[in-house]
Amino acid sequence: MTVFTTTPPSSLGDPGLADHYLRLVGDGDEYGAVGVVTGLLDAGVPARRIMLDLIAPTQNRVGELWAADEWSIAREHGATAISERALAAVSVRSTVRPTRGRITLACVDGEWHALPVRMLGEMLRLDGWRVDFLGASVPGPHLVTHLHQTGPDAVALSCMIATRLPRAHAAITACRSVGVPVIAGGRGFGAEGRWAQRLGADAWAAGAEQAVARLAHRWPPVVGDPYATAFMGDDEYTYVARRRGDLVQGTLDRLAAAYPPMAAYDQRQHDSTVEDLGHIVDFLAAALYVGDPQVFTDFVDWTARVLEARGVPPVALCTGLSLVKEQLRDFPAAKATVDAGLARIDG
Ligand code: B12
Repeated sequence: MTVFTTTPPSSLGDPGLADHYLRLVGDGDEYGAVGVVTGLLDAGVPARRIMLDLIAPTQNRVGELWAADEWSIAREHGATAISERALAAVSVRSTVRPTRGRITLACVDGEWHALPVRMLGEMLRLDGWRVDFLGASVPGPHLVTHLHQTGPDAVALSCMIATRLPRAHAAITACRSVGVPVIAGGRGFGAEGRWAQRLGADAWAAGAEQAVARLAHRWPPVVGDPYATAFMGDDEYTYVARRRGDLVQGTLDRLAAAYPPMAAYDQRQHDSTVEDLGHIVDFLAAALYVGDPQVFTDFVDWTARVLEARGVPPVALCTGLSLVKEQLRDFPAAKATVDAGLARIDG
């Protein structure tokens, strides 16, 4: 039982607030969570601080709890829905008349993490931008149609998962080819946004605060030749991306013999394995696309941790990677990338 059942929190520095708020979102207590954020607003805490210092870190903790298999997917979904509600409650109480330009916010095609970029949108709105928030998974052609209709000063493009980098590249090129500069963000673009730059983005920012600062100064940048970085993805990428289904099925067909515990898998474990193999191929394709094995090795580090938390030993991942590699006979870069991944696994 925390002190907040009797006294509502009035400062972000209140001891126990982070745990209390996490408990509310984890227990599905929507009214409790909204009450906390509106109580903080009433106490004079700025909206941007509530977003960045309470809602965002809570979501990060939700991600850690899911990765550690302490929270189910359902619990994560419920918590995220409440975070969206809390974010909306803060936003609705903080209106700012637009004084700057207009900006379009979108997630890359196939990217479903809408909350991080929504938070960015609210921060930009508070800074005086007129924001068009298009939400999750926006197909490139529709994004361009929107740009023609609205003529924004920038597109803020979010990619939280590196498998979407090829689509991010298509979107960046399309926006720049109609003269609209792109600021990229989200963990999918890698540490320090290294892949954003490679894909031709005009700018990158680590988070909402940095993006607000970047857009307030030195914007718009001069948009250079949009096609200078337009062609990536060689034969190896094309093969892996086009043969995704065959590579997954080919690995699955061999897996039971190579990894005997699989014979006892129930349907749920079998389905998770198919999903994991799909991730292996998708991250491999993305690594080949940007020409950087780190896309794949980062994925292997992460997936090894997630699997371990679910009782799947490293040898299972090694076996899966080796079987994918066996099918890449004539593709040296793809094989080397898988080898780099294998080298990351202990045991
Ligand atoms: C909620 C959630 C989901 C929800 C999203 C719902 C929604 N409405 O957003 C759902 C269930 C859809 C989901 C799905 C998946 N998820 Co998820 N998800 C999360 C979680 C727990 C929280 C995301 C969030 O809201 N973060 C809070 C924000 C505020 O975080 P932030 O990154 O600090 O945000 C800042 C920056 O990213 C930046 N930023 C973001 N976009 C942009 C854009 C621009 C232009 C700029 C400048 C800046 C910027 O600014 C933000 C504000 O400061 C994260 C964990 C985490 N740590 O983020 C995992 C996480 C991102 N998911 C992950 C995974 C693996 C997946 C799935 C593959 C799971 C699966 N097996 O299907 C799918 C992929 C779906 C897809 N194709 O997009 C992994 C990614 C790991 C990796 N290897 O990259 C994470 C890290 C979980 C983990 N701990 O492992 N997920």
